[in-house]
Amino acid sequence: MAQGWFRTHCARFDHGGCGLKVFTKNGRIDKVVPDPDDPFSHGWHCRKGLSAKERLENPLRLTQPLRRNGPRGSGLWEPISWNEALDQLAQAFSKALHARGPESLAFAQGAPKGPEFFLLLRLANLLRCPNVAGSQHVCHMPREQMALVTCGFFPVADLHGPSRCVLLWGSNPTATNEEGVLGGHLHACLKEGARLVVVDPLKTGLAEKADLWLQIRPGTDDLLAMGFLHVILEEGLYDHGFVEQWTVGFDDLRQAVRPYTPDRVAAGCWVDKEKITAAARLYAQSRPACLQWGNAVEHTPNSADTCRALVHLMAVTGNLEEPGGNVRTEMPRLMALKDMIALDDFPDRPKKLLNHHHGILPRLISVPGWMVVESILHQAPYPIRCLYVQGTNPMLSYSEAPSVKRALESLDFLAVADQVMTPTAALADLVLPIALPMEYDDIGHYGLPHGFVTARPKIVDPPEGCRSDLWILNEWGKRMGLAERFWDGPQDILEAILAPSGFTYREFCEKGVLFGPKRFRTYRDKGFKTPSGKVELRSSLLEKWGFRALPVAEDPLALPSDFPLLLTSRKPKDFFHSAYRHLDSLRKNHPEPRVWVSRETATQLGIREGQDVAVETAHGRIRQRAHVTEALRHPVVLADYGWWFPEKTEDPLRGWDTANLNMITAVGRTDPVMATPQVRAIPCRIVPG
Ligand SMILES: Nc1nc2c(c(=O)[nH]1)N[C@H]1C(S)=C(S)[C@@H](COP(=O)(O)OP(=O)(O)OC[C@H]3O[C@@H](n4cnc5c(=O)[nH]c(N)nc54)[C@H](O)[C@@H]3O)O[C@H]1N2
Ligand SMILES: Nc1nc2c(c(=O)[nH]1)N[C@H]1C(S)=C(S)[C@@H](COP(=O)(O)OP(=O)(O)OC[C@H]3O[C@@H](n4cnc5c(=O)[nH]c(N)nc54)[C@H](O)[C@@H]3O)O[C@H]1N2
Ligand SMILES: [Mo]
Repeated sequence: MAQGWFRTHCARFDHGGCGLKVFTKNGRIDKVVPDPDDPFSHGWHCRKGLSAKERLENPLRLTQPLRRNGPRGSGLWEPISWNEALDQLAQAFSKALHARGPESLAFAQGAPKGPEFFLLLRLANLLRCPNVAGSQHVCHMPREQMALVTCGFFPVADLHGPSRCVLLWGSNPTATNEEGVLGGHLHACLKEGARLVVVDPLKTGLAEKADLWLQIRPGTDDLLAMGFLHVILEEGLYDHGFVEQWTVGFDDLRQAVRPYTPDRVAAGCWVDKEKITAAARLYAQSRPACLQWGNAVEHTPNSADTCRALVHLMAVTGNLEEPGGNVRTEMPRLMALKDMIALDDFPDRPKKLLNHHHGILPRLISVPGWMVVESILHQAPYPIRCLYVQGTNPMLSYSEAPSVKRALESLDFLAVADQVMTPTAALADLVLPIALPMEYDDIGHYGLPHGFVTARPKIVDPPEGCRSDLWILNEWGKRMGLAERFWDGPQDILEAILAPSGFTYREFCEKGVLFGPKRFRTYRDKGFKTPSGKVELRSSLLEKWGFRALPVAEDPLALPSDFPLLLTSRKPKDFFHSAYRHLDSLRKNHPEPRVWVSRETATQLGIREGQDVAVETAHGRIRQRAHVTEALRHPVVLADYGWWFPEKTEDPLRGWDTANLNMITAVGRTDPVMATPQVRAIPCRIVPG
């Protein structure tokens, strides 16, 4: 490969996708620097994005397919060829398919990295298998789906417009670079003079900068959102013209929010009522204002109504589709997602989904991971016996990790495609070593509602034994007797995706980013894409499907005396969920799992900075290192999520259960619409020593 500089984009080390410049020497990466000329990120970047060389050349990387050669989870493997690996994969799935039907198969992926998630869905749909497990029920779908039923589009904070106020709700974009919204965009917007309101139990860097910081009790976002609506509607601060012309159900909403008085909300959320009122007024009276919401609002069993109340806030303040408000993004012209996933080949899919069996929203494209775990364990409504895992580490990321382990152990066949031997891969029958971004041609952000796609060209060769997900799925599809529905090679997939844009893959790489058209206030011509053509504050769709037509918030329960602290978490700044703890340049900033406790909690319990402690909930116990902080208030504690220890190679499961936050979460009660378990706001205690 030639020596020189190449331009590419980061491949979702978080959600960002920042522009990078890569220098290669002798066919290897020499250095990676941010690209100041990138039209999307303008030089914004993070440490993770710059660690590519270390990731590609890491000694812990898997470089050949491995077949289990001992009891499950024993760490005994036999290297095999790709031909043997694909044969085993195709045979195991075909055997179950013919013996027990497509419902006995399942696939799993976490946060999508590129088109591979949609190719996985394609394979499943062509096999008429409804089980593609995902994390969407705790990641984006509550926000996306509740927005779709309410206003017909996913409203993205427009930090590029003339925003006068940003309401940052359970979101920390300087660390997580949420979906098309980079921390850099937020900084620029604040520099232009926008006011900032932050709703977060933790004093983040952004909370420190905020005009108003509402240090909310974790898990009470539904109550606070209803409180904001109460203030805005009772004080007449809503956009009267918009509400009258473009909404239905306003009077019902007014009734629904009336009981959520500032006194009641203040008591439940642990925020002063004056602050609640001031924040609601500031948001409603600054025009335009945008609401940037984060993952925290969709981590309780009331996730749907929490998200819906936040969409109502954007709507009644007249900020939907306004420049500088919350806008509708449009993708550039590319292959329609429904064609990529071959949706029309599986018309009875909605009825076959476990989602249907559990009576949740009939529109989700993936199955909440815990439902697949339950089906494996209880063989109901049908037994799942074969699982293919791509780009997810359920042993760390699914709630109730002990159940996940039991389920994976009981399968007839488990195959895992990953870059290192994760605790999930360690339980597999077959482990497939993947090629990483920069080692194959790829398209970033395809299929996601961000309004753009990024070029991620191949820059260096992968290790000889590694293959991209696109290659694996395409070859596997052909071996499942579906040759006419797959492509000659991965390059043809990319060209097919890009064909409607008129660009070839090479031309796309020259451009770097393709943006969709930016349009505002389109509803004035076409109405909103809801049954009534208006914003449905009272949702006819949810009502039709048997759910509540209006949002309801719950008052939090008192903390039990045996678990007097309240546990929450956030995404790790230096890692992506459970991944990348094997990269020294990242690990050195964050060498071990930490649980943050307030000074008051520490004093009460006699905890010192840096002391190892146990964090216990009703579901179990883990150990992390205590960090005493002024950034939290008693009795809130914030534990690290996603921890296992890739360096513990003497343990086949790599210390998967000692510090893993999901050892102490449980599925239990879930949101009736979205199937979200209680991920944050869990009663806990801390035991020193
Ligand atoms: N560095 C990094 N970036 C990532 C990821 C990663 O793993 N690492 N993951 C990506 C993915 S898949 C996602 S979904 C996004 C998520 O990114 P974000 O939406 O930013 O979500 P989190 O970091 O989980 O939490 C955001 C904030 O919520 C606060 N918080 C905790 N509990 C509560 C609560 O009950 N209420 C409120 N209002 N706030 C609360 C936390 O203190 C934190 O500051 O990040 C993406 N980007
Ligand atoms: N307690 C708790 N649980 C949570 C959350 C939380 O905040 N708290 N957050 C939830 C959220 S928002 C999400 S999105 C999920 C995420 O859940 P997961 O997606 O399961 O999380 P990751 O740890 O990122 O797992 C991804 C795996 O894919 C591998 N990988 C990376 N790139 C590729 C690739 O290109 N191909 C393949 N085949 N593998 C690749 C990585 O090495 C890693 O092992 O977790 C959810 N679980
Ligand atoms: Mo996520």
